Amino acid sequence: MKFKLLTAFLLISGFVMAQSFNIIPQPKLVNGKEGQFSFNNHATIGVNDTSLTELALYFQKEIGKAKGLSLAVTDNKSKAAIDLVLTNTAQSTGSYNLIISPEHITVSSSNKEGVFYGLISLLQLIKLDSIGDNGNIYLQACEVTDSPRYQWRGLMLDESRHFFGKEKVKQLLDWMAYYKLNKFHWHLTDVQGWRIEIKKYPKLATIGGMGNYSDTSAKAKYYTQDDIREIVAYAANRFITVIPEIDMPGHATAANRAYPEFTGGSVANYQNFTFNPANENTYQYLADIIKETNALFPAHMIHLGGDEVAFGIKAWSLDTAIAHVMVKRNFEGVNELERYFFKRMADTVSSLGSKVLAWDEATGTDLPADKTIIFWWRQNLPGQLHLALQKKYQVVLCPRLPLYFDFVQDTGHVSGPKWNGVFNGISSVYNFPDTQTPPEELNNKLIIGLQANVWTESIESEKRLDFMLFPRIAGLAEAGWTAPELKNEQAFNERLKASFKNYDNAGIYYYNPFDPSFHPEVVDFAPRIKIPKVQRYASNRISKRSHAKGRGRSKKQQKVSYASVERIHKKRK
Ligand code: TNX
Repeated sequence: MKFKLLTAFLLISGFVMAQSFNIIPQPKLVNGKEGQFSFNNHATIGVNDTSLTELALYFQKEIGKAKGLSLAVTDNKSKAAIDLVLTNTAQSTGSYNLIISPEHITVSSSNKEGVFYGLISLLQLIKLDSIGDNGNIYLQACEVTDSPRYQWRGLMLDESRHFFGKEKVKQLLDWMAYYKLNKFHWHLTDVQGWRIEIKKYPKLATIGGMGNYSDTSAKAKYYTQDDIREIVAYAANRFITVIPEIDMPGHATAANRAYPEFTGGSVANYQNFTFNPANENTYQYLADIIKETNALFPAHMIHLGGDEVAFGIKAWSLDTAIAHVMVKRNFEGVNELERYFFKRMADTVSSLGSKVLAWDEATGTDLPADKTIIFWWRQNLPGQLHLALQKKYQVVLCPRLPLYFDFVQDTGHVSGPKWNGVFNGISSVYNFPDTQTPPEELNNKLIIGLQANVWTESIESEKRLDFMLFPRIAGLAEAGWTAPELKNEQAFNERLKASFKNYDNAGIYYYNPFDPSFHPEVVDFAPRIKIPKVQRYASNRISKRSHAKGRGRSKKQQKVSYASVERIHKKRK
């Protein structure tokens, strides 16, 4: 008996000592208190408002998965061990209080997001505890007061280059929720594949969906509209907003494969890279696509891309019809036409009551500041960020360095891009944006948050996707949530190391920066030796084949040179 008591005592005290309030991202305030709260299968979860029942059920399920407990959800508040409380005192979105006392746990906030995040913090504490001999879980008493630094804590997944599918996306959304990330930017269209069903233009999915970065003849893979609704609802349950990206006028190769009548033409290495700005029907076609897309995403935000049009825009100068439009509208150069195109499509999005999101190229287009969010990605062009802020756009920071998760994350890794030898280790992710953004910009309220982008040219397998995401996603979470004065990399690393257990339990193949050989790099393709950018972004065997079959521009059309625009201009004068 004595022995048993002693073991129980040692178990509990050992547990208390090991307890370090391991929550990622680090909350604003965590105060340790005397005593522990213990609970087992008989504990119940109560809600003070029926709108919280769904959250209680989510928590119940997660505890079940993590610890095999099946806690009952009850509306009999007074008897519940864990109370979820919606309060009347206004708090900012996502803020919460979590109180663990020896008698009781309370998670409260004035908004549902806040209660959800309080539950996530509690779940993290529970996950790292082991169950005692008596089947009890012990939590050290504490008080947590928390609120996020940024309202936009995003992750982008490119499913055009490689398609991962519903189950993987759901798993990703689970982890996003676990790290309090709240915006899922879904890159659904690009050169290699169109991944969203559009009822009015079915070939976008069935033909445009064929192929991927590593196999241009792979069978069509895409999300049906039902799939999309399912994912959007799944994300909403986790307080994650889903934003689709329909990239235009560039990166349109897959769409042009399906409907070649809307292609903006080809130049060497950039087959059918853009939509055709001279064809009035193109605008209607894209407006139809936008309309169907908009109806699927309740967030009313559409990312229109707008990046790297320069790669394919040269083809516009080779087309007489395009040249005529330029003259008619008195455009000096193709860039003006690009801006015209983008503005027109942005207006279409606005007319549907939705916000336009775009890569930083769009900073040069005069889009209305209150209806536009700019994604600053070109870290080598800080002027773009500066200009965007000057023009009063809200900005999401997602610079290639350090927030592109397709980039290599350690010196020893061989697959994935670097920028002049610089790679994106978790430390640089963690320390962003504080160490590399000028203070006047850092403190600008127009910066609404951060986002990491997972481009997938070099990522085909789920295993490699995990390897590229974990644990950088944890660094991203803390960079997006935790107040700068509370960030402490060493303390973060300790919490991170301890939390690897959760990755192990979930079967995640993560990179361990503290022990690089723990999980060797997963390489889906043989490392590419200096492949020119043009080939990486735009080459596509399918489009080349269809081009050869005569579906592309004719030789004669291609001969119309840059000079044609000037010639027509001159004639007019
Ligand atoms: C640039 S970011 C791109 C993507 C590529 C990525 C590779 C952006 C707006 N365009 O198309 O996949 O680099 O790192």
